[in-house]
Amino acid sequence: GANLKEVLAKQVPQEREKMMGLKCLHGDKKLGDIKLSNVMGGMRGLMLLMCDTSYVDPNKGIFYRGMTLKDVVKDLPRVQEGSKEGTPEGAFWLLTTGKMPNKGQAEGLTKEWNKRGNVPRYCQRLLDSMDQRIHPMAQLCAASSCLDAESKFVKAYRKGVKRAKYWEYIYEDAMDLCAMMPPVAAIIYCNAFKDGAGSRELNPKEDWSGNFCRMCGYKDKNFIDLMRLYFVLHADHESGNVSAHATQLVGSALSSPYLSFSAGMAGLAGPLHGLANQEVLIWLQEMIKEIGDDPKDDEIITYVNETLKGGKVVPGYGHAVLRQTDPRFELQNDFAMKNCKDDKNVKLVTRLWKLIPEILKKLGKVANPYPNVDAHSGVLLQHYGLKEMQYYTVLFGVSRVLGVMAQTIWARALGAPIERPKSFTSDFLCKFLQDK
Ligand code: NMX
Ligand code: MLT
Repeated sequence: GANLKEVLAKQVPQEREKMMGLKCLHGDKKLGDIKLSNVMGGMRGLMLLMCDTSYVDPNKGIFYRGMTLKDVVKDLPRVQEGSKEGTPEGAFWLLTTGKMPNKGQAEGLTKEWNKRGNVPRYCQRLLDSMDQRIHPMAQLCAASSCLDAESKFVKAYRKGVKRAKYWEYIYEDAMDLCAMMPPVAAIIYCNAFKDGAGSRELNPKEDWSGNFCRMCGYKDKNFIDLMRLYFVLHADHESGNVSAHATQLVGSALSSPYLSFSAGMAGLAGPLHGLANQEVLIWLQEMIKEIGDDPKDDEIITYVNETLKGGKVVPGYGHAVLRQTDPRFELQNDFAMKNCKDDKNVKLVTRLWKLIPEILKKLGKVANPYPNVDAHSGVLLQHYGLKEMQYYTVLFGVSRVLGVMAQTIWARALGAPIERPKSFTSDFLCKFLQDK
């Protein structure tokens, strides 16, 4: 069958035509009004970006190319012998082409990434030189930005390649970056927590997730399945979230995919975004230290209220777009119910799901009092022995590379221009609005 690039090469002209038609026919039409509160409120609620890889419905959650995540998880081809979960490679195929891959297509991508995934020596040396004080996310940013030296797009651009062909080189970089992500992340893990032990070689017989787990020293088949699921679930969340938007913004300046991804990871490293999965675990452990691992409801409620009184957010709860429990939380919970329902931390997370929304609702200001993706992932990782929570956001990043690279390929294929919103001084706005 055709490989991914050939499939995309057929789609690109059609999509370009569609975009041209949209612009010609409707370019002058309004999509809405902008209020000052939108501008001062993090641009929430404005229809400002176009993204075809995925869409977040406030109540139903994320759709990958029109499919609910539940269906994606159900329908993705199972590639490795005995695996119960579909591969993230399959999810990448879906996000880029819009079609669910067959087994051969998903397997083909695994093979291709195994060929492309060798991490250059200079990048390994950079990671090996990292001081223990450097957070794993800062290491991930450093590694992905140094890999810019590999960029085929940068070389082609220097030679004056035509704009219509940009995407072909961006595609090559995106594929190489996706392929290198598991070994890069495994090196960060082993350096930080295993004194640098562990293999750095990809095994062509294993898939993306299997190689990653083995390189980090994990062999349990259920854990590899958990990571397959995890990498599928965290891959994409439309293009306005901080990591995706940062990647797109930087990519719009025609910086290489390596540099744009590094910018995205810098955003993912914030506690209101991806670092929340680390924060949830720290918060849970502090709670357990204070009130034990089988607390009464009242004790939990008091503990949550103390967090709020301290001026802190409850990590893992709330969302900028979602207004219901995140389906990514529910799918992780389904996995937990099948594989480790008696785990004490898992039980606690399920109880918090019932208690915390009622507390947050009482504040009267929280737009979404329900759990998001980060409220669950940590306890599952703890269950399988991956206890180093400073590392959890790197796992989110390994997954997010898939969505943001699918978006980047299409942004360049469709010639998305450099992003440059206009800003105004507050004095100008005061005067402008007074005169209205
Ligand atoms: N705990 C306490 N207060 C909250 C929470 C929460 N979990 N969520 C929102 N609020 C507060 C928020 O701080 C704001 O207060 P104030 O007006 O005093 O500044 C108020 O409620 C209104 O905020 P929202 O409009 O509900 O939320 P917003 O869209 O601004 O922010 C988050 C969304 C996700 C940043 C916010 O809900 C939050 O900080 N949650 C905790 C951190 C977290 O779990 N982040 C992970 C998100 C998913 N991800 O992986 O990226
Ligand atoms: C994400 O997955 O990016 C988060 O849920 C944050 C968001 O969508 O804003």
